[in-house]
Amino acid sequence: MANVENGAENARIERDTYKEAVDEHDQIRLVILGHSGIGKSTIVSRVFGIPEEEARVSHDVPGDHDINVGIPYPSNRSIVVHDSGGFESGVAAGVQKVSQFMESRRNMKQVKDQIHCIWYCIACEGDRPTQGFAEEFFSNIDKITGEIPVLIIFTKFDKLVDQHQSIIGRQNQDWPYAKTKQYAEGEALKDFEAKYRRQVISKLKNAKKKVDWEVVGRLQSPERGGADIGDPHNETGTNDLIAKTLACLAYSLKPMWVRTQRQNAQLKIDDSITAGLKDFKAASFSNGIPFVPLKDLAVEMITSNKIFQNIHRIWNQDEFLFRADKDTQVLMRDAIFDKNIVQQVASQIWDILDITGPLSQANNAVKFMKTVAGVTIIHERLFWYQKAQIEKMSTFSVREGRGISGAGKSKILPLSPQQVNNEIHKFRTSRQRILLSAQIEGQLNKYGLNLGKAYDAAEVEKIIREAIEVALGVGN
Ligand SMILES: Nc1nc2c(ncn2[C@@H]2O[C@H](COP(=O)(O)OP(=O)(O)OP(=O)(O)O)[C@@H](O)[C@H]2O)c(=O)[nH]1
Ligand SMILES: [Mg+2]
Repeated sequence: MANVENGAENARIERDTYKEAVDEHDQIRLVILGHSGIGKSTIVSRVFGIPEEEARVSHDVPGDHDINVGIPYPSNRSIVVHDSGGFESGVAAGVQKVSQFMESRRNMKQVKDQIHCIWYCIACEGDRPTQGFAEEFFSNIDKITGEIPVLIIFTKFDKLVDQHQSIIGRQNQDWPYAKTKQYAEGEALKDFEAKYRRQVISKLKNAKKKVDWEVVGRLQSPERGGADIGDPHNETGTNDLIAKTLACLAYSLKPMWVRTQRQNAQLKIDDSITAGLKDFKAASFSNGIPFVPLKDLAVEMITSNKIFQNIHRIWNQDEFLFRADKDTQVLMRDAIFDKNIVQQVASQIWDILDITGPLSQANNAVKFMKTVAGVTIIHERLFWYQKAQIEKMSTFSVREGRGISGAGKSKILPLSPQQVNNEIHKFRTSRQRILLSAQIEGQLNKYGLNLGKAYDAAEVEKIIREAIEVALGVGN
């Protein structure tokens, strides 16, 4: 038990130190291998919140599908993808090219230039998924990839489900849809294990490295039209894919990964709390009594843009449209505390005058916790808004039958400054904000004048976490 706790404590300490490393190499460099049309760009679009046309735009770029050329995406600058495309030019040449590429990147000095992870995509289609390049790759995986983590993604699982669904449906015409669907999913999974996964496992039998896998399907199937579009219940595996990638990445890259992905909000919430607590600890440890340090430091810490900027970075919203600038921060702060300018100024003056008294300690602690929780929730709202916008952009161009250069769709912005303001305003007048405040104040009141406990980092973390949970529980 003690060991487990020690482990957790060590992990926490390491986590704190690796936070520092984030700024140094603020990009994830990912290699995606797999045949043409297998769904690589679709996954990129989904996981990194890049409109589909932008994710596929590499088709028009010279060097497209040249593994040596990293593809940057203007709408998410924290990811660089090396997309192999198929290996139509021949297996041996393909393997050599990939091996040389891995080798050259391995020798690069800076972490940001090295390959951080490899996704190998195989479609749940056809009878021989591991022929050709795949066979060579998996049989020599240790040699080709070295220490770089590899994750296998089985794409288009939905197609397998569809196949079984139509067979089962024909055989059992009196079955209700849900029953047919459930049965089909079970059959598809069996099929997948027997046909696709087993083949890969057999090729990997001599591999020393551990390779994890994930099944994804119907990430977005806009060509189907209708109800499937943007329905999160119809997508399989993307959240797990993100979690599994997070698990296999080097420790120093994990926060960067949480930041880069735009699919899993919970990971970002967790890291926002961690980032906030880091500021809390910095203030606590640099002074004997937390929140009663040099008055300037206390005021600066709580009102400073550090919390705003650190949390903003984790959510990785469209950088061009939403900067964590002073105006946005003031707007957020006013929303969180539901104060107008006059009240803001008045309370700041009050803080400065009364900074050393016990009342201001509580006041400052509450402010700190509300800031972390409030900024996190505002970002969570913007996150879902932006995600829906990007999905709309993606399906729009396909539904309208427009190609990559089609006009019209680029008029939708994922997150306009106006929309940022709107969402902040909506938060200000929401039940979420009221509950968040009430929860934090209520927790702190429990301690009465014995404030010591409320300045304990673990206690503060708990209060913030619970407040966020309560607020998210009521929805918008
Ligand atoms: N049914 C289904 N279709 C998918 C899935 N993923 C992608 N597709 C479709 O498959 C087609 C090809 O997808 P892309 O993401 O462009 O494939 P790619 O691997 O990037 O292809 P290249 O860029 O040519 O190498 C598109 O029409 C996608 O909509 C999936 O999980 N299920
Ligand atoms: Mg592609």
